[in-house]
Amino acid sequence: MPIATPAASASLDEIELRVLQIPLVSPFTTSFGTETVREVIVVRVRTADGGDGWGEIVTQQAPLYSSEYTQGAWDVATRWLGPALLERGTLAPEDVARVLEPFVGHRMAKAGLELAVLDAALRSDGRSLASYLGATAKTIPSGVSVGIQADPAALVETVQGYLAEGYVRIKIKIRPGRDLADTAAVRSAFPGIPLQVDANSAYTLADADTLAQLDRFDLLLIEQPLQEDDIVDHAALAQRLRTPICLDESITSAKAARDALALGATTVINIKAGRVGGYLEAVRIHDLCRDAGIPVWCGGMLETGIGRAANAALAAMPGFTLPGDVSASDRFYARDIVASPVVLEDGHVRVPTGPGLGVEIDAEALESFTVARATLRR
Ligand code: OSB
Ligand code: MG
Repeated sequence: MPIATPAASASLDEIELRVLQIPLVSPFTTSFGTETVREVIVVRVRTADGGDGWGEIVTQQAPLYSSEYTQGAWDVATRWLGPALLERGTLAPEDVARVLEPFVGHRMAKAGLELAVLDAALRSDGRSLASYLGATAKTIPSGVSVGIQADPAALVETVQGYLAEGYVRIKIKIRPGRDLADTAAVRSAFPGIPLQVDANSAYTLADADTLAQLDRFDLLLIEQPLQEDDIVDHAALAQRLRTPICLDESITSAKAARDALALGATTVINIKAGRVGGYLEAVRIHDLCRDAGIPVWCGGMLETGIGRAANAALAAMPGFTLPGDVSASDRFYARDIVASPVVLEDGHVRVPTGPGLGVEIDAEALESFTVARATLRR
């Protein structure tokens, strides 16, 4: 269902960008590397009526998950995308993607800017992002993404901790050499839990025999086993596995989602607003999957309280039938940059109801994590 009632226009006076470095509560290891600090870009738009809007550019420090990374996003946002929006002056959130469309790629940077405009417009309308998106759930079931640990025993202990906190679905990261034994250990320790694995593009079709052995662990899905552009290979792999394939990295737009589904490369989709260029494109993917009977879930990029609130609103839409990676803020951060960070309540996260993102920025925390800033003016 497309957005029922468009948002008001925002008149942009200023765009402030900051690079933040926020320590993680524990290192997060995937097939592409280990992070101990979340480097992220926070966007604030200031409007003529005095209202602010906040967004988050979810790039990471290095281009390992995708081609985007902090300094690249900073450059394109300050040099091209921000000035193009300011030149337009007054625009509705629904116009942002079209204004930025001439600039190829850089979807995370575009998504962060669009989110800030959305937040400003909805705050001035007094509407929540959830109601704007047509979200129906008041709370959403919360899954957690667990990084690669020292060994399978350590992984079981870490998973045990998250289950004790109440998380309703576990996702473990895998890579070649850290796949079958890790998954077997978690599955045998917790026979009944909803469990899935994420390879972050670490395999090739030559690994199909190994990946097929994951079938015995009764997984919900295997996320992005092959490279971002391996659509045909994913379709071939799908023929070899009983476990459903769920694409993450490969789904860069609604068009990419449609193509991957048509080719049989994926039967479940992880929707991340940053990866696809914004929350409005994310809604288009939700809508096409809902029409096609394809389950979707909301992925994460270690968002701060800003993006985490937006993800909770997105994940409250009716097509999100699988638990997402929308975990509590304290899964990653001892201190967040919003006043009331997302918490876990009985395995669920509450969908914000206040205007816009429904979060207030903790100015002191924001300041303490800021390592660079720039202000763009009309
Ligand atoms: O592949 O889903 C992923 C984090 C950074 C980059 C890619 C991924 C992830 C996660 C963590 O799995 C999701 C989260 O809890 O934010
Ligand atoms: Mg993933």
